[in-house]
Amino acid sequence: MRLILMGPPGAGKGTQAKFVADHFGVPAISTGDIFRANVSQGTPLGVEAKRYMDAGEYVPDEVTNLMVRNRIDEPDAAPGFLLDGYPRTLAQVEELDGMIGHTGHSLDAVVVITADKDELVQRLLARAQTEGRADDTEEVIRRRQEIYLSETEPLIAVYKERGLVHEIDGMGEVEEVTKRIFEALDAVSQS
Ligand code: B4P
Repeated sequence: MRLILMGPPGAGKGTQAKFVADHFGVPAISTGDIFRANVSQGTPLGVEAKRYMDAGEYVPDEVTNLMVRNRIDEPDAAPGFLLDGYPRTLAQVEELDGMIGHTGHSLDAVVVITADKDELVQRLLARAQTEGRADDTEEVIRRRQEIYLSETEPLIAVYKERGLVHEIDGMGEVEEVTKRIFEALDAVSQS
Protein backbone atom coordinates (compact mmCIF):
# COMPACT_ATOMS: atom_id res chain seq x y z
CA MET A 1 0.00 0.00 0.00
CA ARG A 2 1.15 3.52 -0.84
CA LEU A 3 -0.84 5.87 1.33
CA ILE A 4 -1.07 9.54 2.24
CA LEU A 5 -2.51 10.84 5.49
CA MET A 6 -3.74 14.44 5.35
CA GLY A 7 -5.63 16.76 7.64
CA PRO A 8 -5.35 20.09 9.45
CA PRO A 9 -2.88 20.46 12.34
CA GLY A 10 -4.22 18.49 15.28
CA ALA A 11 -6.61 16.30 13.27
CA GLY A 12 -4.74 13.20 14.42
CA LYS A 13 -2.35 12.44 11.56
CA GLY A 14 0.63 11.51 13.68
CA THR A 15 -1.60 9.72 16.17
CA GLN A 16 -3.24 7.56 13.51
CA ALA A 17 -0.19 7.10 11.26
CA LYS A 18 1.42 4.54 13.57
CA PHE A 19 -1.70 2.37 13.77
CA VAL A 20 -2.34 2.49 10.03
CA ALA A 21 1.29 1.77 9.13
CA ASP A 22 1.39 -1.22 11.53
CA HIS A 23 -1.88 -2.55 10.13
CA PHE A 24 -0.53 -2.59 6.58
CA GLY A 25 3.06 -3.49 7.46
CA VAL A 26 4.60 -0.37 5.91
CA PRO A 27 6.78 2.37 7.43
CA ALA A 28 5.11 5.61 8.57
CA ILE A 29 7.08 8.50 7.15
CA SER A 30 6.28 11.73 8.99
CA THR A 31 7.99 14.83 7.63
CA GLY A 32 7.20 16.63 10.89
CA ASP A 33 8.90 13.89 12.92
CA ILE A 34 11.96 13.85 10.65
CA PHE A 35 12.29 17.63 10.95
CA ARG A 36 11.93 17.48 14.74
CA ALA A 37 14.56 14.73 14.98
CA ASN A 38 16.95 16.91 12.98
CA VAL A 39 16.17 19.93 15.16
CA SER A 40 16.95 18.02 18.33
CA GLN A 41 20.21 16.68 16.85
CA GLY A 42 21.18 20.17 15.68
CA THR A 43 21.88 19.08 12.09
CA PRO A 44 22.09 21.74 9.32
CA LEU A 45 18.67 20.54 8.10
CA GLY A 46 17.31 20.95 11.62
CA VAL A 47 18.71 24.48 11.96
CA GLU A 48 17.09 25.43 8.64
CA ALA A 49 13.74 23.74 9.42
CA LYS A 50 13.45 25.19 12.93
CA ARG A 51 13.21 28.76 11.64
CA TYR A 52 10.07 27.89 9.69
CA MET A 53 8.46 25.42 12.09
CA ASP A 54 8.65 27.74 15.09
CA ALA A 55 6.77 30.38 13.09
CA GLY A 56 4.16 27.89 11.84
CA GLU A 57 5.39 28.26 8.23
CA TYR A 58 6.12 25.42 5.85
CA VAL A 59 9.72 24.38 5.34
CA PRO A 60 10.69 25.20 1.69
CA ASP A 61 9.69 22.59 -0.88
CA GLU A 62 13.24 21.90 -2.11
CA VAL A 63 14.36 20.94 1.38
CA THR A 64 11.29 18.82 2.13
CA ASN A 65 11.20 17.08 -1.25
CA LEU A 66 14.81 16.00 -1.10
CA MET A 67 14.35 14.65 2.40
CA VAL A 68 11.30 12.58 1.37
CA ARG A 69 12.99 11.33 -1.79
CA ASN A 70 15.92 10.03 0.25
CA ARG A 71 13.61 8.39 2.79
CA ILE A 72 11.42 6.70 0.16
CA ASP A 73 14.53 5.29 -1.51
CA GLU A 74 15.38 3.30 1.62
CA PRO A 75 14.77 -0.46 1.30
CA ASP A 76 12.01 -0.68 3.92
CA ALA A 77 9.84 1.65 1.83
CA ALA A 78 10.13 -0.45 -1.35
CA PRO A 79 6.96 -2.52 -0.66
CA GLY A 80 4.95 0.55 0.36
CA PHE A 81 4.72 3.44 2.81
CA LEU A 82 2.41 5.78 4.64
CA LEU A 83 3.22 9.46 4.22
CA ASP A 84 2.12 11.53 7.23
CA GLY A 85 2.11 15.26 6.49
CA TYR A 86 3.48 15.07 2.96
CA PRO A 87 2.62 16.37 0.38
CA ARG A 88 1.44 19.73 1.74
CA THR A 89 1.81 21.92 -1.38
CA LEU A 90 0.97 21.49 -5.06
CA ALA A 91 4.70 21.47 -5.86
CA GLN A 92 5.14 18.56 -3.42
CA VAL A 93 2.28 16.68 -5.15
CA GLU A 94 4.12 16.95 -8.47
CA GLU A 95 7.38 15.87 -6.92
CA LEU A 96 5.77 12.87 -5.25
CA ASP A 97 4.11 11.86 -8.54
CA GLY A 98 7.59 11.77 -10.06
CA MET A 99 9.06 9.77 -7.19
CA ILE A 100 6.31 7.12 -7.27
CA GLY A 101 5.99 7.04 -11.06
CA HIS A 102 9.72 6.40 -11.31
CA THR A 103 9.25 3.10 -9.41
CA GLY A 104 6.39 2.01 -11.71
CA HIS A 105 3.85 2.09 -8.85
CA SER A 106 0.95 4.38 -8.01
CA LEU A 107 -0.78 5.76 -4.95
CA ASP A 108 -3.52 3.58 -3.45
CA ALA A 109 -5.38 6.04 -1.24
CA VAL A 110 -5.38 9.47 0.38
CA VAL A 111 -6.97 9.60 3.83
CA VAL A 112 -8.17 13.05 4.87
CA ILE A 113 -8.94 13.34 8.58
CA THR A 114 -11.45 16.10 9.37
CA ALA A 115 -12.23 17.74 12.72
CA ASP A 116 -13.93 20.75 14.23
CA LYS A 117 -11.69 23.87 14.19
CA ASP A 118 -12.03 24.70 17.90
CA GLU A 119 -11.43 21.07 18.90
CA LEU A 120 -8.18 21.21 16.90
CA VAL A 121 -6.93 24.23 18.81
CA GLN A 122 -7.87 22.60 22.14
CA ARG A 123 -6.00 19.39 21.28
CA LEU A 124 -2.86 21.26 20.31
CA LEU A 125 -2.96 23.49 23.37
CA ALA A 126 -3.35 20.34 25.50
CA ARG A 127 -0.32 18.84 23.75
CA ALA A 128 1.62 22.04 24.42
CA GLN A 129 1.26 21.38 28.13
CA THR A 130 2.47 17.78 27.95
CA GLU A 131 5.06 17.86 25.15
CA GLY A 132 6.05 21.53 25.04
CA ARG A 133 6.38 21.70 21.25
CA ALA A 134 7.56 25.17 20.19
CA ASP A 135 4.89 25.40 17.48
CA ASP A 136 1.93 24.64 19.76
CA THR A 137 1.26 28.18 21.01
CA GLU A 138 -2.14 29.64 20.15
CA GLU A 139 -0.67 32.23 17.77
CA VAL A 140 1.42 29.69 15.88
CA ILE A 141 -1.45 27.17 15.80
CA ARG A 142 -3.67 29.82 14.13
CA ARG A 143 -0.93 30.50 11.56
CA ARG A 144 -0.56 26.75 10.88
CA GLN A 145 -4.31 26.55 10.32
CA GLU A 146 -4.21 29.49 7.85
CA ILE A 147 -1.37 27.93 5.90
CA TYR A 148 -3.14 24.58 5.84
CA LEU A 149 -6.24 26.24 4.34
CA SER A 150 -4.34 28.19 1.68
CA GLU A 151 -1.59 25.71 0.76
CA THR A 152 -2.77 22.19 1.62
CA GLU A 153 -6.56 22.05 1.47
CA PRO A 154 -6.52 22.60 -2.34
CA LEU A 155 -4.66 19.28 -2.66
CA ILE A 156 -7.81 17.42 -1.63
CA ALA A 157 -9.54 18.44 -4.88
CA VAL A 158 -6.53 17.24 -6.88
CA TYR A 159 -6.64 13.80 -5.29
CA LYS A 160 -10.46 13.70 -5.44
CA GLU A 161 -10.23 14.02 -9.20
CA ARG A 162 -8.04 10.94 -9.17
CA GLY A 163 -10.65 9.08 -7.10
CA LEU A 164 -8.24 8.49 -4.22
CA VAL A 165 -9.75 10.47 -1.33
CA HIS A 166 -11.35 8.91 1.75
CA GLU A 167 -12.63 11.56 4.14
CA ILE A 168 -12.66 10.30 7.72
CA ASP A 169 -14.36 11.98 10.67
CA GLY A 170 -11.55 12.63 13.16
CA MET A 171 -13.85 13.54 16.08
CA GLY A 172 -14.33 11.09 18.93
CA GLU A 173 -12.03 8.61 20.64
CA VAL A 174 -8.71 7.77 18.97
CA GLU A 175 -9.76 4.08 18.65
CA GLU A 176 -13.02 5.03 16.92
CA VAL A 177 -11.14 7.12 14.36
CA THR A 178 -8.67 4.27 13.77
CA LYS A 179 -11.57 1.90 13.15
CA ARG A 180 -13.07 4.25 10.58
CA ILE A 181 -9.75 4.50 8.73
CA PHE A 182 -9.23 0.73 8.74
CA GLU A 183 -12.73 0.17 7.34
CA ALA A 184 -12.08 2.57 4.47
CA LEU A 185 -8.61 1.25 3.67
CA ASP A 186 -9.40 -2.45 4.06
CA ALA A 187 -11.94 -1.98 1.28
CA VAL A 188 -9.20 -0.41 -0.87
CA SER A 189 -6.65 -3.15 -0.22
CA GLN A 190 -9.21 -5.85 -1.06
CA SER A 191 -10.30 -4.21 -4.32
P1 B4P B 1 3.48 17.93 11.83
O1 B4P B 1 4.34 17.22 12.78
O2 B4P B 1 2.93 17.14 10.69
O3 B4P B 1 2.35 18.62 12.74
P2 B4P B 1 0.78 18.57 12.89
O4 B4P B 1 0.10 19.01 11.63
O5 B4P B 1 0.46 19.32 14.13
O6 B4P B 1 0.33 17.10 13.09
P3 B4P B 1 0.69 16.04 14.20
O7 B4P B 1 0.74 14.78 13.42
O8 B4P B 1 1.85 16.36 15.01
O9 B4P B 1 -0.49 16.08 15.25
P4 B4P B 1 -1.76 15.18 15.38
O10 B4P B 1 -2.75 15.82 14.47
O11 B4P B 1 -1.56 13.72 15.24
O12 B4P B 1 4.24 19.19 11.20
C1 B4P B 1 4.88 20.15 12.01
C2 B4P B 1 5.56 21.23 11.15
O13 B4P B 1 6.58 20.64 10.31
C3 B4P B 1 4.68 21.97 10.15
O14 B4P B 1 3.96 23.04 10.75
C4 B4P B 1 5.76 22.47 9.13
O15 B4P B 1 6.45 23.59 9.60
C5 B4P B 1 6.72 21.31 9.05
N1 B4P B 1 6.37 20.37 7.95
C6 B4P B 1 5.96 19.08 8.13
N2 B4P B 1 5.71 18.51 6.93
C7 B4P B 1 5.96 19.46 5.98
C8 B4P B 1 5.86 19.48 4.56
N3 B4P B 1 5.45 18.42 3.86
N4 B4P B 1 6.20 20.63 3.91
C9 B4P B 1 6.62 21.70 4.58
N5 B4P B 1 6.72 21.75 5.94
C10 B4P B 1 6.40 20.65 6.63
O16 B4P B 1 -2.19 15.29 16.92
C11 B4P B 1 -2.36 16.48 17.60
C12 B4P B 1 -2.81 16.23 19.05
O17 B4P B 1 -4.16 15.78 19.08
C13 B4P B 1 -2.01 15.19 19.80
O18 B4P B 1 -1.71 15.68 21.08
C14 B4P B 1 -2.91 13.98 19.91
O19 B4P B 1 -2.73 13.24 21.10
C15 B4P B 1 -4.29 14.62 19.90
N6 B4P B 1 -5.29 13.76 19.29
C16 B4P B 1 -5.17 13.09 18.13
N7 B4P B 1 -6.31 12.42 17.86
C17 B4P B 1 -7.19 12.72 18.89
C18 B4P B 1 -8.55 12.34 19.18
N8 B4P B 1 -9.27 11.55 18.37
N9 B4P B 1 -9.12 12.85 20.30
C19 B4P B 1 -8.42 13.66 21.12
N10 B4P B 1 -7.14 14.04 20.90
C20 B4P B 1 -6.53 13.56 19.79
